[in-house]
Amino acid sequence: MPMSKNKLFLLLGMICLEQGKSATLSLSKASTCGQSQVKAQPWNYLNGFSRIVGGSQVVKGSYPWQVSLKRRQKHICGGTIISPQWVITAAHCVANRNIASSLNVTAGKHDLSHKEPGEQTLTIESIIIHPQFSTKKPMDYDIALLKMAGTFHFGPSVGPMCLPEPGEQFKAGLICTTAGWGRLTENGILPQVLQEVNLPILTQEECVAALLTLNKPISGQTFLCTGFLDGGRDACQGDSGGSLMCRNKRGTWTLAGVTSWGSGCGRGWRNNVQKDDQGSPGIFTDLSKVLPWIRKHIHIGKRRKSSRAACREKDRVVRESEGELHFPESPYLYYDSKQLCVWTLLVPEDMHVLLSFSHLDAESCDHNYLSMHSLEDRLLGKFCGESLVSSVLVASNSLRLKFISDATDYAVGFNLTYKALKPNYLPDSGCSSLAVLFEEGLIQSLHYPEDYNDMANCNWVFQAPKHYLIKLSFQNLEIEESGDCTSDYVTVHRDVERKKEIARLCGFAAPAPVLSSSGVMLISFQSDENVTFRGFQATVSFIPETDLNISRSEAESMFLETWNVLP
Ligand code: 4AZ
Repeated sequence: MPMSKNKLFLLLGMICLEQGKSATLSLSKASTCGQSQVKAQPWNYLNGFSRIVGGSQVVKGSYPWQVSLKRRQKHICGGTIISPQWVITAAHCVANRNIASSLNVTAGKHDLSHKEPGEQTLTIESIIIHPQFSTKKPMDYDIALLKMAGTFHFGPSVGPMCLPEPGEQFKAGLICTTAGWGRLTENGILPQVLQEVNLPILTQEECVAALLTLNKPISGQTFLCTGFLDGGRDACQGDSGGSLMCRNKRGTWTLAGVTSWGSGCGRGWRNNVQKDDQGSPGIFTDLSKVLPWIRKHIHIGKRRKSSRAACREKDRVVRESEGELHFPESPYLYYDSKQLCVWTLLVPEDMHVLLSFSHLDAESCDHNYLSMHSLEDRLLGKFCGESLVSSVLVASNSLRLKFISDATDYAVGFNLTYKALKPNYLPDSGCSSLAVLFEEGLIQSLHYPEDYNDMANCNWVFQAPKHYLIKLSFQNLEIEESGDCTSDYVTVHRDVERKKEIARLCGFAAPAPVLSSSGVMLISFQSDENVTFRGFQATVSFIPETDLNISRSEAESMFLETWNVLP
């Protein structure tokens, strides 16, 4: 069968990210959050004093949610109050300090040099670090929740910040503010008085491009970048854990990000390639990417059962070229148990579909999930857990989405946007957190034949027509060698849930072809933060079962046992 007539489905993305279960409680939006007694200052280029980096001293009381996280009375990081008992900070501030007892949190502070009227200090009852934070890759999922041993009393100088609503995005170009007691210049002095600086949010493309110009390029799932190509304004050491604050239309301050990282402070990144002292944007953990995880842990008033949402979309056919789908309809509701919602997306013929998740929270892959199907009802991917799948590119003009919840769990649901796109993807498009559906079967690691980057995460899913097997043939494979292929590697699974691995490959010899007899093949390429090589290039083809002269069950046992042999 000619390849172009087949539907060769190639999905990339994190599929079925199952997280720990816990009952989800409402985070009702406190009407008093994000309120400051101090009128916001107009954005002023002419501030005489250059602080935070390139900012200025805060008017006392401007940011009542700002706290100082102290170890043995010494300021180490910032943090943000979100409820009387909970503070958000960066995971790297608390990751190596399992003795919560040596830390405390002071709210209502302006000048660290002396005790101030109205300040409140609490010790910490427990620290919850995001489960996907890793000290090996500390700039991703850099967020932690601190449960206070006691409660802050809210008043003019201490109060909570608002969390974004599910689906609320802070657009590139928006000017937001960060504050902290961090260094005033790189390697410079630590101020006593709280500083602030206004920073524009960059586009994801600007952010990714800037981070790829670093000698050790970095990538991640949760970045929100700010700053100026030529530097000058930035957060710096000691500001970590603090907030990137944006004001919504009503003037309420909302937590858009948590101060995390940057290469130096205020350096800019315009000429990085020629420089030793390379700069980067200011990197914040994007709150919208971790909101379901926060919601899961914070109890601000239990929700009533009556406010759970039932599904009204039993089979809605959507014919627009772009739009938004969400369930439940209101961001304040949780979905109810035993729900099945179905949407059929039909974009113009010859167009493909890009889905972008702004949030997804379905408790477990077994019971609550969003699944994606062809119109013939073949499963293309299953999305679950609380992690963000960022985006899925599907090389078809039709698609069915199902949201399923079982009898036991309920959670906040999902929100996604979709857009019809012309199909002109690169074979390595599986390397930018997209899920792709291809009609041609060439795939390769990012930048091939140049070296791949550190911390790469590329995923493709192929689905063959009925009675066809899938064959993966490597033209080339040059991947860091490690005994059991745990540093950099290609894995091949015969299911989208990654339960059945059929090959794990690394080293410097093109391996024998890999065959999947299930009609599904999920190929993943992962690299760690160490050395990189050229990577791989491979073709994927469909083979009629009959051509092989072996039955499906024979092929299955053969490739489960010997995993990658084909004549
Ligand atoms: C830090 O170490 C830190 N330039 C925070 C932000 C930035 C750099 C370092 C951004 O806390």
